[in-house]
Amino acid sequence: MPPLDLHVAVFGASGAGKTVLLAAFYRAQTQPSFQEEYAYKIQAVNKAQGNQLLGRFYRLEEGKFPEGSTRFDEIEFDFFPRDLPEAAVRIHWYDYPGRWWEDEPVDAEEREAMRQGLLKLGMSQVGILLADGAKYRSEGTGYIRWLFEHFADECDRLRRTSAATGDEVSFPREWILALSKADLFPPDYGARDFEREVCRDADDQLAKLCSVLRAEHAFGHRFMLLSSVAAPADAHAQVDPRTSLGVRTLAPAILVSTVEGAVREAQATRKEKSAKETFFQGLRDLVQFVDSVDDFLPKRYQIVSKILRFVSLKDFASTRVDRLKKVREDALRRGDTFKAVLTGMVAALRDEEGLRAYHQNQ
Ligand SMILES: Nc1nc2c(ncn2[C@@H]2O[C@H](COP(=O)(O)OP(=O)(O)OP(=O)(O)O)[C@@H](O)[C@H]2O)c(=O)[nH]1
Ligand SMILES: [Mg+2]
Repeated sequence: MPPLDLHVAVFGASGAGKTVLLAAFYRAQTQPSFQEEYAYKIQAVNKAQGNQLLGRFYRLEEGKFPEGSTRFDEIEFDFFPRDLPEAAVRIHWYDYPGRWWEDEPVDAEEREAMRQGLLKLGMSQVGILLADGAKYRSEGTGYIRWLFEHFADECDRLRRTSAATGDEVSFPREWILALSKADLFPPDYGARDFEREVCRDADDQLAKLCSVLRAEHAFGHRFMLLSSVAAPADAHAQVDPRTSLGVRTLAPAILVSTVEGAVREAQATRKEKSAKETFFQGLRDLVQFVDSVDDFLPKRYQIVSKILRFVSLKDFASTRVDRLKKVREDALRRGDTFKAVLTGMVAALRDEEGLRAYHQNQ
């Protein structure tokens, strides 16, 4: 069976940390110790790109950060269960110059690259809006308000200019709001604290952005902290890219978000749904109707029916990491690729790092 395709778009201004995150994401999940603990590993589909990412990471280890990006890159990663030869999930990741959200293109060639790139970002299933942790740290609430307002304006503009050239732009249906450079915050600061501050201080701007994205139910509910490299306490010391936060939680969060989106959509299409129906009741119904899921979900979300065929409801709902790990090990023994990777990912959201780095408020 071919791997499940998942397209992920990171939205973030220049300097927010997109390129460094990509290198850290790749490096962390190719380590043998990662494979031991999480029971899956990733590989770049294009080996040359994989080497470029590693090269970038090794330079980070020497304290050399990348230059600002100048072009649109698509990188594909396959997720393999430990010791099994077949990939279960393929994530398509985009990297591009963040200044595309701020500046006019320099020439016609860049204008075209920008047009195509931004359309691809919009077509992704999951969007991650990256708030720059360094800016939030120094500017406080005003930065978050600015970010939401600016991003809403840019999305609005993109929609209008695209309509003028006959392209229909869409935006991801599921969203995660992530704070980069989380190493600049105290060690007990978690995604839950970030969520509280955002909802307390920027609720009006958040509501406006949700309506521009037409994502009232899907934006502003999932929060993450990410740190790709730890900032040294002493300004002259080297940065340490071996300590990271949330880069291992990201793929699981992306995967679970797509399932949640499908449940919501399925609930919305059922008229008899009671107002109090929980996510898990919705999920249970969806599992029963998994064969008809493909009929009502748009094509790019059909990954969901495949996921639901492989993860049991009990595993999805289980809060016990030890139980999930046991299910995963059994699946590995049987050679059940999908089940092994998917339950491994669900478990990663509930371990210590997952609980600090990821929070969902509704
Ligand atoms: N403390 C800390 N700093 C980081 C982290 N990630 C990135 N940085 C800093 O932020 C700078 C910009 O990171 P990039 O990943 O190049 O930013 P980008 O979003 O790709 O920027 P463009 O390519 O211009 O769009 C880096 O050079 C680092 O100085 C992190 O996890 N922690
Ligand atoms: Mg970059």
